[in-house]
Amino acid sequence: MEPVFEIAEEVRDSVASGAPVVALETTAIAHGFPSPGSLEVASGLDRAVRGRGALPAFVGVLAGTVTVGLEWAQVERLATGDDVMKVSRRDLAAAAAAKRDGATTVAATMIAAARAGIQVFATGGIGGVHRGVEETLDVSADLEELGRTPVAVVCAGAKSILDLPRTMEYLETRGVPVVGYGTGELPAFYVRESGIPVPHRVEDAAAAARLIAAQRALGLTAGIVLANPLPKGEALEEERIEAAIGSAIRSARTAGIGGKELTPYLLDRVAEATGGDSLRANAALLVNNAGAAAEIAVALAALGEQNAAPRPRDG
Ligand code: PSU
Ligand code: MN
Repeated sequence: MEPVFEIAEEVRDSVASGAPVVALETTAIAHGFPSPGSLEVASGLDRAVRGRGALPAFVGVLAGTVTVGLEWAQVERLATGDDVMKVSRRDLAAAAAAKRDGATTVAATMIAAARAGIQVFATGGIGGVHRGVEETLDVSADLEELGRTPVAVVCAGAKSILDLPRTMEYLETRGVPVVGYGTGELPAFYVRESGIPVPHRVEDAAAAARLIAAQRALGLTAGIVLANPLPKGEALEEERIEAAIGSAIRSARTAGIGGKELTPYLLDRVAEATGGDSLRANAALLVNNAGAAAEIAVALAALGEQNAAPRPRDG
């Protein structure tokens, strides 16, 4: 059998030497943007991470091999391919056994990142509790993963296609610290504020790194949500985006869309309704999160160095 899990050598070496690495997911790229725009977003993420002195590690599934640290041609293959599965925790084994190409969700990316020893991961928005959960029981596997897998996820909060108060309740139950990155409110993806307070906040990368290190040192195995509002100039007008989301949800109900198709369907309808403005905001916040994640990974690596045993002096 082919290997089902692989770590690129550069990623393996960086992790082993304590150098900063940032995991990046591929679902947002493969299913969140039409190509070739998706590739531009991917290269923006790559530059944002490298530009701040960390190594980007895209995660995806290539012909059944779950891979941490995709080569550029492999990122291209997932970004532009037309038979790329959306792979969450429950889909990993099936994608591997059937030798499929797949883009990993937040949940699946966290699993692969943790296995590779990567502690920081950047994405756009996490999945959550969907509106109408009373009828559908649709709760993203991302939330369960955050409850059990020790990776810090830098995101712009969650989209209000979700039920944000219930998403926060779920994260509280699962013991996941939700930490505002320079904010006291949960950002709602396209907008900087949701009116929902977060329980904790940090002001900068060094403080975020100390929180991640403390979670580790306490032996807590849950992930961490670092909620980073999108840049002011990129935010969309709240009423406009809420109207687009409301009509997207109604049209999903009419069309009977559910399960793993729901999130991509809603995102497409919102992009249509905003004439592509939602995609521009989405790209900007992804790159912004990748940059913040890189700074946090660099700060975390510096903490590791402080705590490492003093090196014997030369000579
Ligand atoms: N939210 C977004 N954009 C996305 C996703 C979520 O604003 O692209 C993707 C992420 O990969 C996330 C996944 O992990 O959708 C969640 O899907 P589901 O709700 O089916 O678990
Ligand atoms: Mn779902």
